Amino acid sequence: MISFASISEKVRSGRRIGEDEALFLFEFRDLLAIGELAASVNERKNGNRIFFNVNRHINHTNICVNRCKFCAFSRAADEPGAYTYDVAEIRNRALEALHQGATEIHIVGGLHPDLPFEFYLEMLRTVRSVSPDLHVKAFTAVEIDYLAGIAGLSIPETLLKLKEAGLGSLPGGGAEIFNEKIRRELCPEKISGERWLDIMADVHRAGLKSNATMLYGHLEGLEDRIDHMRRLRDLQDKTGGFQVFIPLAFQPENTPFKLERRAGYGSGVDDLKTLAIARIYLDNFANIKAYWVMLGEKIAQVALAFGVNDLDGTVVEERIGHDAGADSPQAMAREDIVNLIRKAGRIPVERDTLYNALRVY
Ligand code: V47
Ligand code: SF4
Repeated sequence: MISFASISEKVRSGRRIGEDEALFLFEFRDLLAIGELAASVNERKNGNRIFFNVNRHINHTNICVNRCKFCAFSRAADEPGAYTYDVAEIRNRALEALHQGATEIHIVGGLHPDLPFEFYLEMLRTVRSVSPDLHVKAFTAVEIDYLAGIAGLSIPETLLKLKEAGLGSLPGGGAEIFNEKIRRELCPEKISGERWLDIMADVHRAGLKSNATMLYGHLEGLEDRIDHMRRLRDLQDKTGGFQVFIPLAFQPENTPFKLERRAGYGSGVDDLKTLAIARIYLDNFANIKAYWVMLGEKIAQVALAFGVNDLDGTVVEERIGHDAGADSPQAMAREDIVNLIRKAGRIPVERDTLYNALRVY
């Protein structure tokens, strides 16, 4: 018989929980008990320190051939609001970021029908030429698959070329939800969950670290969230290449799902439970990130008591969540993040992209 006490005993003695136990936690009503258990796991791993970084997002284009239904960011090439930055605009943004103390440039964008592979290599070289100290975290597994197609290369060959041009690591986007049926409804044109995982295995084999996300709060059931985390945990057992897990709270504005919100979904309780259960279930992930852009600053701050040890970064120019109605600010200053962590009674630690501590505040 599964009970909270049996799960708690297992987790506190450092043992792994199963999918049925994760589901039990999702259905268990005592949010604070789940949070306390997740916090105890986090404290064992990371103590009282909370990571953040100083970074800047660059979304080089919103023109995308995939047109996922949940995505309010993408446009067709001839639609109003469609844009593509040239390399000079990317350079300016990287320069600005450098002057603001950034250590990371996070680049993701739409699957553009016409840009050549050389554009992506040039973009990487350009950012690196601004400063070799800027780490470029770029391209989801979905983009890697698309770029390999454009270049006519295998995934390992594509990764090698991108790495030579300055790619430092990969963000975790494009994972969405792995369940095939839901995925077909959400984003029929996107690569499958299996393909996403296979590409990430290649990424890790190429010696690159990556992140992993899960888009939740749309059409999926709780079982689908657990299935998603199970597949990530299995791959992590094999490669150890994931640095952090980031649940992304779905923002429904300007999407067809706006009116279909399920009871309880999109609530603060759901966000905190999802983060806490991720911390408990994903015992082979060192870091769990509360992405304040999608959660809002207040839930992200409270999440620090629910097993979270990473708040992402300063971001500066966010489009994907804000085009879909996120009501968080566009950017947070370093001092604001430091304050937010301090006011939660924790120790702010600025990190680099690869989770090396740079400065303790
Ligand atoms: O893959 C798209 C998601 C992702 C919506 O790795 C949406 O450090 C919510 O992956 N509501 C891109 N989410 C962003 C991403 C990310 C962000 C911050 C840090 C990192 C990291 C990765 O955004 C997409 C998709 O899953 N997304 N539309 C939406 N309406
Ligand atoms: Fe394109 Fe990514 Fe938006 Fe899907 S989520 S439409 S792949 S930009």
